[in-house]
Amino acid sequence: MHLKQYALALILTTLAGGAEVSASGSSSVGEDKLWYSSPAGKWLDALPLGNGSLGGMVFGGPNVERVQFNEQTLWLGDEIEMGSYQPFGDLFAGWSHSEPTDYRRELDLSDATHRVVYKANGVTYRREAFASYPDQVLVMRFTADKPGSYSGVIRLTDAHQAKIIADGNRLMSVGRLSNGLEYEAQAWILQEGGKIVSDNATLRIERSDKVTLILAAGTSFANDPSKNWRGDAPHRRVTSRLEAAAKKSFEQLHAAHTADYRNLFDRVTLRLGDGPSAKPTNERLAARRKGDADPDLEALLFQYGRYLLISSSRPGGLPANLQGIWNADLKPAWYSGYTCNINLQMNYWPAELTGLSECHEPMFRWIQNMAVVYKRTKDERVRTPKGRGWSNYSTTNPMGGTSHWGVHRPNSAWLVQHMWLRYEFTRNKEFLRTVAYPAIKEIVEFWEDRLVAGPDGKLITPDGWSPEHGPVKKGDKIVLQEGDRTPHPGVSYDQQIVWDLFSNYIDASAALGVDPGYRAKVASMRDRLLGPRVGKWGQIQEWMEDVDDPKDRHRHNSHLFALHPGRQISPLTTPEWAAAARVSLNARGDVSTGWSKAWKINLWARLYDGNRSHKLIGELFKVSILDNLFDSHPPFQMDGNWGYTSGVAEMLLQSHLSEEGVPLLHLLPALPSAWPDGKVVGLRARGGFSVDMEWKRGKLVSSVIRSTVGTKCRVLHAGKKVEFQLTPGSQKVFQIQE
Ligand code: FUC
Repeated sequence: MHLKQYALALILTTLAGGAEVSASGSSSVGEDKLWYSSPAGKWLDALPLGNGSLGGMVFGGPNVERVQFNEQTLWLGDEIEMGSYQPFGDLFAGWSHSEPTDYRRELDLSDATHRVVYKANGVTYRREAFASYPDQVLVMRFTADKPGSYSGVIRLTDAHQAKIIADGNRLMSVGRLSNGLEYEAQAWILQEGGKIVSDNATLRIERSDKVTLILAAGTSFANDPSKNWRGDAPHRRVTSRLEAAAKKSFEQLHAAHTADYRNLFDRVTLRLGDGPSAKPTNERLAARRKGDADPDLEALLFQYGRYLLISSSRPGGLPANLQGIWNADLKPAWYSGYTCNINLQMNYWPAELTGLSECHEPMFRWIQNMAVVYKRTKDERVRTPKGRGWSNYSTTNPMGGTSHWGVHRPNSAWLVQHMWLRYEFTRNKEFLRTVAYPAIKEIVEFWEDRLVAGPDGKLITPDGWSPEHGPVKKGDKIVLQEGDRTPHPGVSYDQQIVWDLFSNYIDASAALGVDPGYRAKVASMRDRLLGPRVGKWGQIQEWMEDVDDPKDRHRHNSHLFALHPGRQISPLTTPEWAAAARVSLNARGDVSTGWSKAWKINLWARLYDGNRSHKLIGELFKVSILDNLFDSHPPFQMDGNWGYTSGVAEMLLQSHLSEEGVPLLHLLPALPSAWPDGKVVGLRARGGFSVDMEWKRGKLVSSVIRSTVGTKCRVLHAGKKVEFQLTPGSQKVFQIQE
């Protein structure tokens, strides 16, 4: 890959630590709103609210508001059996007024608030809703510009037919799933003016000026295998949350919610076009599907991914599942679970890159829990005879229960890669020492005990398979077969993930200055691993044998893990393998499932081919982004939203390569011609950096690089490299002159 050269005079100015420029931009940059001129007709038109555990899909119906809600621990199944993620219930508010005009509903990503406005019988009605992390409730307020305008009925329903109880101005649903999990939801209704009457498990509102609904929900789930996943009944917790929130004003609740949310969301802003659009989001999407340019919509989808991660993954909760936290189905696709051969990992690709490291924590806690669960099982499919380390099944629930469909033994190595990423981006030594290092080391031991000698003495994994299509031996031939899981030695997916694991371990032990002897042993094992191989038609081989079919369009890109999210293949460090990866990607093609295309945006970005990444963005919009901007496999799957956000970040900034331990920050490595002008603020880079960049006519014009921990840094742009040392809190400002 010939890196374009042009004269580049970097004028560097170093500002003292105190001159920190605010890393957060203004959220009105591109007016981050999804908006529509009609209410949601179906669930996949509704808009999501979430606080990391309580989620709601808001329909915005003027005469009947429906909020279908979830609480992320409401799972069937247990530590052995998969079960499935369950819907909780619905909150309905039915009003009696005439047909609306001037209707608009919107989700404002700048304050994570859903709003509806419309006119009816000469009155202007407004509605605001949000899900608060600090107060752990979902709040919706109804107001009007004429007193006494609200008369109607508030209803709570339960997806599992639990009895609904009306008690004063409170509606409650209390139930128990077939696996013994207890659950409870309570809706508190506050009205100003008029009156409220309890009426056969509903609440009737008569001529009120304002109505506020506050919803809390919980279960007896404990995110702790030592407690066998069970804690207290939810009643006390749900009641105290609700009553505490009811004592606050709507303004106080909203202010606390907004402050908490903006502390995360405002860390990164992105502008790709010339600003807000006058068209509703669904109309913009229809035009984009036809191929019309809309860089602001592409920036909006980037920020939507960050919004969805903040809304579905917060410290103390469970990781975002296949649908984030939103699910209306009693039998959701793939259980709405954690599939660990791409999907769960993709959910978290944007976490460190886009300043949402806190949202990564539920995944780390889950990995630690899985280590406990899988180390106490006798299942030799996920253990070794020596009993060191563990791996897990391909599809699991929050407790480690599985569909038993298949085991991907490198999965746990891929999962702990995320712990290493948290350290790389934050340089948090305490996290590395207490959480990441022990978790990574025991998986290294798992593979030290499992690797076997392969051809020419190379170390290979003995019994893998390449997600999710074989190969199988038919006679003396090897053929590819969807879903085949016949154990097979030396599969590229296995080899590349183990190489990554060993590399992360080596860097982690060096960063901590521990276990030099074992580090040397692991380095020697890594060097003996069977590495990526270039096959007969110039491709990266998916298996040890050169059996790849050039017409194979499988959705998984498992044999390109080393290009992304791994770091073994790169045009800069291994140009031959990178060229072969390009051949493989071209052969796989651009048409596939939503998450597969999202992965390819990242893969092409790692090959520095921004226009090809942007072509994949077009393919994603064409068939895999729904009117509410959810990703579709099909069916709806949220991993593609997060793979997309990660892909856009990788097109703008990469930092996975380092030289003698110094991170290499590659600015605008894959800028497409479709984004000639733009500005990004606050993207994160390995080494504890945050980076702003502005470009015009496709060329970088300025950049600010801030160091949180004060380290050396190398910056690469357009083939030119500069190195400098920063002190904690200081920054470098680049003005680029051609
Ligand atoms: C893997 C993928 C499927 C789907 C499922 C949730 O099995 O191969 O396409 O995304 O996970």
